[in-house]
Amino acid sequence: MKRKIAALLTVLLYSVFFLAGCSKPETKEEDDLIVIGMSQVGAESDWRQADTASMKEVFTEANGYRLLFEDARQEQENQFVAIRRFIQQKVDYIVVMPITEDGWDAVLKEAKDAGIPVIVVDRMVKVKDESLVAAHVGSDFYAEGRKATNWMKEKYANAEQVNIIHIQGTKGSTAQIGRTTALDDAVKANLNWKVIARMDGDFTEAKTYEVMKEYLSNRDSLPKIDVVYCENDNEAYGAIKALEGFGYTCGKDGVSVISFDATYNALVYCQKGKLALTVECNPLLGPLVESVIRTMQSGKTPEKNRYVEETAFCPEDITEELLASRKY
Ligand code: GZL
Repeated sequence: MKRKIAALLTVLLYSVFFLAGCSKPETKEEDDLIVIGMSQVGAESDWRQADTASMKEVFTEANGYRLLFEDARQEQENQFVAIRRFIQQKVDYIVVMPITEDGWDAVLKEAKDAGIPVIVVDRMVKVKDESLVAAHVGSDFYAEGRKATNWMKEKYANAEQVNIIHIQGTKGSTAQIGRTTALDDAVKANLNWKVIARMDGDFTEAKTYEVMKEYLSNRDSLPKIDVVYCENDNEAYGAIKALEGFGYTCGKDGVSVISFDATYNALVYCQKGKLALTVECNPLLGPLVESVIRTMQSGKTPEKNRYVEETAFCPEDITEELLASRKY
């Protein structure tokens, strides 16, 4: 009788556990995944979407990662909330594409105190304690700006006066600061260059179209426009739409619209002659970020700053082969 009761109890206990859905303990493999907490700026531009795609292509479970991806929708406060959540989740690494440079000391100190390395990607953060950032991967935005102003210097070598409209990117972002400083330095060095208007395009087509339309509405009282210096491609699309709406011609014999990023659509605008120059800013940063993480996983110290190689394109550079070869 006792044996029967024991057998019955065993069956009962097993059923209880089975019905309670007690899953098997996590498989070893899940425990082996490197957990990445990633805070992305938003989805404001073609460049940003290519950057996000590059990260999601690299940080997959097949490659040994669990990616916790958060889109900050262009709000720094959302990045702080996401980073604090990553800390609570005890991720292995925090990867942040900071919207602007200031305000990061406190939240990055919390990550450091939790023993979680922070990798800054694309734009930079300005912090008092350099050790809060394990590594930075991105672009040299001042050098990008110099490529544009060097092109302007050549194009307008014999011009008496060069009137420039300057459309800035998200104020306080490293990309805006670097590209703006390069233009300001070139204007100081070329006394016949004049910035006739400076507007905030926030790296978007819509905002740029709005501010340019407003400015151009007084067309009859405006000075000649030689150059529109847009701090990314999407701003250039908005500027060109506004200029053409007011009867301006963009291109070799008209207004020189310049942009940064050199995403696919910008190369097509260039090929059509509407964009005079687009300076490349490489968004495919996923592989570089992964190499930093692999370096740290092996116990080594990564390079503090890694910049990607970049070039620039004019209409005569654009071939069908080039367009076919572009990954973004
Ligand atoms: C540059 C990046 C900028 C791009 C814009 O690395 O931070 O932000 O130039 C994007 O297109 O919005």
